[in-house]
Amino acid sequence: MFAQTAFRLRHALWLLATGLLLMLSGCVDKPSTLERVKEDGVLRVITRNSPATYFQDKNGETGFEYELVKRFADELGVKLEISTADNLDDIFSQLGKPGGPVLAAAGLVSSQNRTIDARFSHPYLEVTPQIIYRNGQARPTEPKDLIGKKIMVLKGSSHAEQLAQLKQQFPGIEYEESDQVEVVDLLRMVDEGQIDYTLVDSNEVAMNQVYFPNVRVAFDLGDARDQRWAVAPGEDNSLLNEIDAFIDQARKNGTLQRLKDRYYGHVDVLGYVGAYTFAQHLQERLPKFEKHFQNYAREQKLDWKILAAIGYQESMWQATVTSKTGVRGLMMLTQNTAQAMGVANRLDPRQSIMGGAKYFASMVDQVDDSVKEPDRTWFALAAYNIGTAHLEDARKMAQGEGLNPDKWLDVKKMLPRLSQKKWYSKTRYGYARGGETVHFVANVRRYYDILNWVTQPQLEGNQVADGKLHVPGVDKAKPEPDASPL
Ligand code: BLG
Repeated sequence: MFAQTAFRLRHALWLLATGLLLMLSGCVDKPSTLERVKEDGVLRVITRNSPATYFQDKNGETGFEYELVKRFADELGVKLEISTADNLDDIFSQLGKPGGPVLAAAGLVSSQNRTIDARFSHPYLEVTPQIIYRNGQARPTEPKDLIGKKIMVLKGSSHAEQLAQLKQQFPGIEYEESDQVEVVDLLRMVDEGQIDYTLVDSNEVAMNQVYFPNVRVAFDLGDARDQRWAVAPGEDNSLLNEIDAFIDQARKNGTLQRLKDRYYGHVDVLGYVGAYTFAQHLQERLPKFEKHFQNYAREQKLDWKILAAIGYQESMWQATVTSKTGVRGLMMLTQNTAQAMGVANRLDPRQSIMGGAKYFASMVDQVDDSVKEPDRTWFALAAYNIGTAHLEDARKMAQGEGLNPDKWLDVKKMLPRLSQKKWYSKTRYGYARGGETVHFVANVRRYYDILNWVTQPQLEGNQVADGKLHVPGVDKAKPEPDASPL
C-alpha cells in the first residue's frame, strides 16, 4: 500500500517535473515580439492619415511619423507595412491583434486612460496643446473664456480628456468630440468660422499654419507633453527596448531634429506672422500669377514652384514693386537683365515672369557641369541674385580653403566674405553683398518647400487657384505631372 502510494507520488512528481520542463522549454521556444517581427520580415505599424503623421504625396508615402518609423524598419532590416485607423480609439483596438499592427506611430501622447490600452516608448517630440481661434474674433486668453463657445476636438484624443477635466472646473464649457474629422478639418473649421475654437497640438499648428491664414493660437492649455510610440500591453519588452534605443539614437545623431525642421520648421523660420501672411498671399496673390509661372516654367523646363518661390522672395507676388537700386517688378529684374531677356515692361507681371524664368534657366545652364542637383539649383539661385561672376569668386575662395566648390553648403560659407575688404580685395570681381545672397537662397528654398508642401498632390489641373488650398493627405486629388522635380 505504502509502496504504491510512494510510486504514485513519484509518478506524479515526475509528471509535474516533465510538465514544467515542457512548459519552460515552450517559453524559451516562443519567439519574442522582436524576433517575431524579424522572422516575419515585416513591421506592421498603425497610424493616422494626416499631414503631421502619414500621407501620400506624388513621391509616395511621407509624413513625420512615416519617416521615423521607416528608418526604424530599415534598421531592423524588415519591410514596413502601414495601416491607417479611422480614429484614435481604433488605433488602440487594432494594436496587438493577431496578425495586426505591433506598433502605433500616430502622434500619441501617453495619458492615464491610455496606459491600459498600450505601453509607451521614450519620447521623440515635445508638443503643447493649444487653443485655436479665428483672427478677427476676440482672443480667448484663459479657460473660462471657452464657456458658451462652439468647440470641437477629435474623439478619443488626449485633448478631449483635457477638456473633460476642464469641464469639471468650468461646467459651462461645452465641446463636441468627432470621429469624422482630422486635425486639418478642425483647423479649417476654425479658419472658416464653422466652430469657434479647437484644441490641437503645437506641431500640427506649426505645420498647417501656412494653409489657414485666419487660424491663430489663443493660448497654451497646460504644459508641454511628449509624443511617443505605443505597443500592445500584452507584448514582452523586446520590441519596446529596441524602439527606445532607436529613438535615443535618433535624438543623438540629429535625425529627430532634421525631421522636425523639415515637417514643423516652416513656422520656426517664417515666424507665425510670416506663416499666416504667406498663407494669405498664397490665396490672394498667387492665383493671379500662377498660370504665368506654370507656362514659362514649362517653356524653360523648370519646376514652376521654384519660379513662384523666387517671385515671392523678390516681391511677395506684387507686380509693381521697385527696389532702392531701381530693380523692378515681380521677379526683380535689373534693367540689363530685362533688356537681355526681351522684357519691354518690367512692371507687367507676365513679362517679368517670362524674363525671370528665362534668366533663371540660363543661370542653371551656366553652372559648372561638376555641380549636381540639388546643389545646381541653389547655385543658380545664388547667380540669379548676385551674378555668375561673384559666385565664381566665392567658389574659388572655397577651393582655396580646402572646401568643396561644388557644394552649396561650402560655397555659402564664403559668400559673406565678398563684402569684407580683407577678402574681396583678393578676388577677381571684388565687392558684392554675398550675405544677402545666402539669405536669398535660404528664403527661396523655404518658400519652395512650402509650395511643394501645399500643392501635393496637385489639385486637378495643377491649380492652387479658386482660393482653395490643397492639404496633403486630406483632400484627394490626382498626382501632378511635374516638369523637373529637384
Ligand atoms: C541681380 C541680377 C543679376 C545681376 C546681379 O543682380 O539682381 N538678376 C536679375 O536681374 C534677375 O543679373 O548679376 S550681373 O548681371 O552679373 O551683375 C548683380 O548685379 C535681384 C538682383 C539684385 C537684387 N534682386 C534679383 O535677385 C536687388 O533687388 N537688390 C537690391 C535690394 S535693395 O535695393 O537694397 O532693397
